[in-house]
Amino acid sequence: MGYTLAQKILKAHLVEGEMKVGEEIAIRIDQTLTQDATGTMAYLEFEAMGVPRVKTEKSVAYIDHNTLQNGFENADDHRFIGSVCKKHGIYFSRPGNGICHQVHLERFGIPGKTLIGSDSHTPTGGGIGMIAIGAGGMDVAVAMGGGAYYIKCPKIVKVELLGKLSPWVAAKDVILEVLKRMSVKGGVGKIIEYCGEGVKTLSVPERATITNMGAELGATTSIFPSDEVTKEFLKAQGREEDYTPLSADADAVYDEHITINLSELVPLAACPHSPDNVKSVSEIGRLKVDQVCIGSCTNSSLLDMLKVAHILKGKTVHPDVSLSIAPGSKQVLNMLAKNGALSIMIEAGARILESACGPCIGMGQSPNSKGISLRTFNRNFEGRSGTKDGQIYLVSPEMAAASALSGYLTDPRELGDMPEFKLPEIFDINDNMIVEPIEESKMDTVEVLRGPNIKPFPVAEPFSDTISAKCSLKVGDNITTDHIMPAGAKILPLRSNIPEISKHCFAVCDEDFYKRALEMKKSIIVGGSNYGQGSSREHAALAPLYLGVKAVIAKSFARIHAANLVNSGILPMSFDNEADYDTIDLSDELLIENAKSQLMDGDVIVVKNVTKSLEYKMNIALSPRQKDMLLAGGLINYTRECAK
Ligand code: MIC
Ligand code: SF4
Repeated sequence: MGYTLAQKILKAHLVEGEMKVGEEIAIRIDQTLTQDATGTMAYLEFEAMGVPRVKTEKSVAYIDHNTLQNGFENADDHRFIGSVCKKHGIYFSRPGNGICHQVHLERFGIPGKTLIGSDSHTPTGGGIGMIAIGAGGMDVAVAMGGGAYYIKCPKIVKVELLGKLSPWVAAKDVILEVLKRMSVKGGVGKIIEYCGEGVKTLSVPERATITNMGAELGATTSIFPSDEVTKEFLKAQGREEDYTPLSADADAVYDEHITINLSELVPLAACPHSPDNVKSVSEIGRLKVDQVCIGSCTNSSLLDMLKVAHILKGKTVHPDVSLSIAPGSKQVLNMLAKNGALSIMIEAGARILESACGPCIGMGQSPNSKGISLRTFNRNFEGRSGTKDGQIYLVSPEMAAASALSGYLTDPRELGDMPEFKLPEIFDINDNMIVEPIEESKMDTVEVLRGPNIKPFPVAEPFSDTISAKCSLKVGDNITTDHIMPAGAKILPLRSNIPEISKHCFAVCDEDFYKRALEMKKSIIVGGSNYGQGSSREHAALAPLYLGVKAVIAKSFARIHAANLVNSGILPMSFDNEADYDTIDLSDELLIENAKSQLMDGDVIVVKNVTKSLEYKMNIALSPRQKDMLLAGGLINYTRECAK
């Protein structure tokens, strides 16, 4: 029996466990990446481990999220991360160099290697044939220290691509179609592996758009084969030596199979407020647009930007529309500047933003009240844009540009003939904004520069044998980490300061949560299905930890958030009988007796609802390692204990 591509790479990196679906496996990590909004915590955690120099083949720190410096906090964080990089042998991508996933694909990604990143869109690297996985900062810190990364051995879904995309139909439409079919929780516990004759018709940046948004499926990661197209891309990046051909065996066995005929796809949009609420332009109907934003790690490659420039050429942005464009990297922006495409965009009236996440994470460009905003991004969760009632539609760059001109949601096929857009034979290569590690002998003398906003991270207490706590919050299905720990220009600068950022925890769901949780001292949160979907931010676990949350009971959990809860010493449990969800109310007194033995002895925990005189069976899908971690009080305590 042959192997799928994902299985081959996982097997080659396996250090513990058996490759059986659902079993915990540990893999060796070749590369790590961090970004600034999760990076400060990850590096504080790395420092706490006391490892002098990173042990990976390559670790890179990017500054791309918190780039609006409307106070000292973000600049202090950048300086802190830069100095940590110097001290510990990490590459430092300076602010202005671009979005982590775009730059990593261009300059560092290598087919067949493993990468974990403290950002949920790390699977962008799957576009170049890597196993690239989003993780919490603590997991990335452990990997930098040479530790393995633990995941549940995933199912492998084969997505067979047939045919070729029609003119003006984009890679974005492929992943929106997958989202429409599988939903935002359809990928949990799975790797999405693309294959079939259609693969060779897609360039590496197009493949990366598809793997990037696999994060919205909840998937562990997504991957494309490494083939002649990959080779050409790496050659154009001056990195041909990094190429290895990689594909699945002909007799590989998959757990699920989906077929997509690229020739039959039409331009699509994900409607408010979920990436899987996908419709065609005709289904949506005539929609007047207030704002268009082009960029983000999903759609900011040179190829995307060249298409946009072609559409905007000689035209003017509609008077009722604000168009902003953020090219994904310095390489892209500089090439646009040199070949005249940037001038075309400026001429048309586009507002050019720096190469960073920007509006995607609410760092500026929030739309007007009730504003309709078309964005080439990957997430349209309620409030994420910074405008609570903003209506965000996720679309391709082609649809975005066409609509910016017409003022209405426009099917780009109305643009008529499409020229052939080709990647350059050679990209503009200049890594002068990436600071390389210094000589090991000089690292000792480097001083780490900390600002006053950088506060120590909270560490859980060891697990107690009786957990008696009230329900401090009850929420519904598909709660995102943007609900739990909102982002945006005002809150993101507090990412290095858990006591301060905790004041905003769950504020979008319930403004009183912070106060109530503090008053209760110890509490339990109750959620619906797919709890914690979206970002990898461990702040969505660290803030509840700081506020005394001991456990979360949900119908089901998103992968990264569940791992972050355990890493933070918070017990995730799922209802054995989902109907029990309806019987728990805010402030109900919940009790777990003999918690330690219940945790260690099986996969079920009995929770008593003292207020209602009811008893529930809760499932705990935890590996023995995770149970030990909870007993110790989270990953940091556990790592310290193991080191003794
Ligand atoms: C996101 O797109 O939600 C983010 C911001 O990139 C997050 C990371 C973070 O919260 O800092 C992610 O995707 O993991
Ligand atoms: Fe940045 Fe947005 Fe990508 Fe997150 S999804 S890494 S905020 S561009």
